[in-house]
Amino acid sequence: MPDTHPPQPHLDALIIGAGFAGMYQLIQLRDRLGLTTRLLEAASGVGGTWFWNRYPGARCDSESHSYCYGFSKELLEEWEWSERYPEQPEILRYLNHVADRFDLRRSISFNTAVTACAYNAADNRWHISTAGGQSFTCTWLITAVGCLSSANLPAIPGLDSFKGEWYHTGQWPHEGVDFTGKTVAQIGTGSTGIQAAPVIAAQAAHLTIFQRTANYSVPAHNAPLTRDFKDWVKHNHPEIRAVMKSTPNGHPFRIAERKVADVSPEEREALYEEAWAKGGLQFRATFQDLLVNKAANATAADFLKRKIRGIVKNPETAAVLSDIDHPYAAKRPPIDTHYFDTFNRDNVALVDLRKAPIERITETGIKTADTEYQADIIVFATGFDAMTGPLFRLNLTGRDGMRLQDAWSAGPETWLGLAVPGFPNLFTITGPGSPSVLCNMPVCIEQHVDWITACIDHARANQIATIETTPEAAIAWSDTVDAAAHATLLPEAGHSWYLGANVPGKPRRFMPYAGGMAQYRDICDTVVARGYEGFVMAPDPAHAS
Ligand code: N01
Repeated sequence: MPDTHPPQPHLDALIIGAGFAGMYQLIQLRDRLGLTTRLLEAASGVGGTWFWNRYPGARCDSESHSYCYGFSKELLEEWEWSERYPEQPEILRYLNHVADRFDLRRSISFNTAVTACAYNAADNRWHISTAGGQSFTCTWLITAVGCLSSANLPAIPGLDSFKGEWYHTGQWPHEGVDFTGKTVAQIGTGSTGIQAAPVIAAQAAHLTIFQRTANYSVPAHNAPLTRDFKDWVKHNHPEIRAVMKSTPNGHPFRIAERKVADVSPEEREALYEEAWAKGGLQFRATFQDLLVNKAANATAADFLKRKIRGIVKNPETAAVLSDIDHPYAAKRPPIDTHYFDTFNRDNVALVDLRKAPIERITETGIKTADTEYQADIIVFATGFDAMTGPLFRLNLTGRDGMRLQDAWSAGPETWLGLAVPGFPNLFTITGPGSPSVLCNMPVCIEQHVDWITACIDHARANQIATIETTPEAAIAWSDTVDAAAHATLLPEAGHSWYLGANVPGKPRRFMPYAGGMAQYRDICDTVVARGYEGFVMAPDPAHAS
């Protein structure tokens, strides 16, 4: 077929993905550095995660006043969130507002899925192809594809034969799903499943929740924000952001300095009660050593398991829900709105897949080792091929035709989660090896975008044509990432997606950097201060003396 697309002029920079990361990167490269920049987005609108994840109950677990950009004082002051935890539609409205306010749409090609990105050393350019047959070339390629954007649909036999409807939470239909009068099966009890179940249960005739691994959850205590709180936020942005910048996970609260052993058992219980009453991810901040000391962690785990048993009336159901096999917060800790109460409803049942695993999906439902469950609708809340999955979908090839999949066959190797050896002039926003998913995302994104922007600015000011990290730097950083994870209890959850364990065949490597955002920021700044340590910068031959 002849190519009907006119050739695109060469771009200084091309960005993939119009979520939080891509939009800010566009502002920085196009408006601050003045580069010719285009952003390609597979969806029909901006939003990234918040464009796709429209499942019932979808809401952010970061508090709204911290889940937003901080780069623009005006934007911070003019936007007002309505609830403690923003719901998906409100976050999407916010991101659309940003797109309009900064006139981003004219530089974004929507409905444009990238199918391949190949670096060509002969012209030192990236060559990008799209599903629609367009091609682009650029000098700088920046991926802003998110960490949790590649849906993990488990290969359960029989799905093709299922006569009902089925949906993955990460690819939810825009028109919504009507559960009224339906019998629903939900597979998965991670953060997403825990958000979705209470909302589905309230509408459906019956909901069966299939649990493979029991999970902790702390109440979110979501509520509309008061006028006083909104005014306090409006007048205290610098202070709030200073806290977010200084804490390991970029949230607007500090982790307590006390350790579990510093207080009596009675005091400890009272502190946990107080944290439970406050709700949210802040529960983790009750003691400094919860994520590093097994005995300390066990006290929180015990408290939370007792809470489950206190809420759930059926003792057998309570036992299955509280039979949790990993330390608290070793997997991403969910927060919820009436999740455990949902099991007290007459129309909700729990299936323990540890006792009887799913064998297959039938025409009319789900068959486990001992029972067949009927379902009109199956909801897969089964998570994502995290961190590497979204990058692999781009079919990136670096020097000498090296595929990223091959370069990372034993697990991702990056320098700081930002750059990959053999892939010159490529930057991966919140890539594997960066704090990303262990932190409040907008904080990590802004730090990465600012760093990348400064790096490209430096290259242009110094007539540098290629920036490329070295295998040695990447190997050393993998060791650092590994050591940072093993200094915590995070690797103790052997089935966690942080380790790639949720996707069959995926190499097991702890992917995010667990040393904390504040420390990571210092490392990145030091790399710059040392003249971009870990990178090789080659001059533009046109300017070589
Ligand atoms: O995915 P998950 P998620 N048979 O991988 C189960 C972020 N997030 O979408 O634990 C049966 O955590 C699986 O079981 P197991 C947040 O970072 C953010 O819930 O592997 N079950 C698990 O129960 C979060 O961590 C917000 O044994 C199967 C579930 O499916 C990340 O997204 C809100 C199965 C998957 O849990 C991912 O959360 C929501 C199978 N074959 C999510 N395969 C915000 O606040 C999988 N499971 C922004």
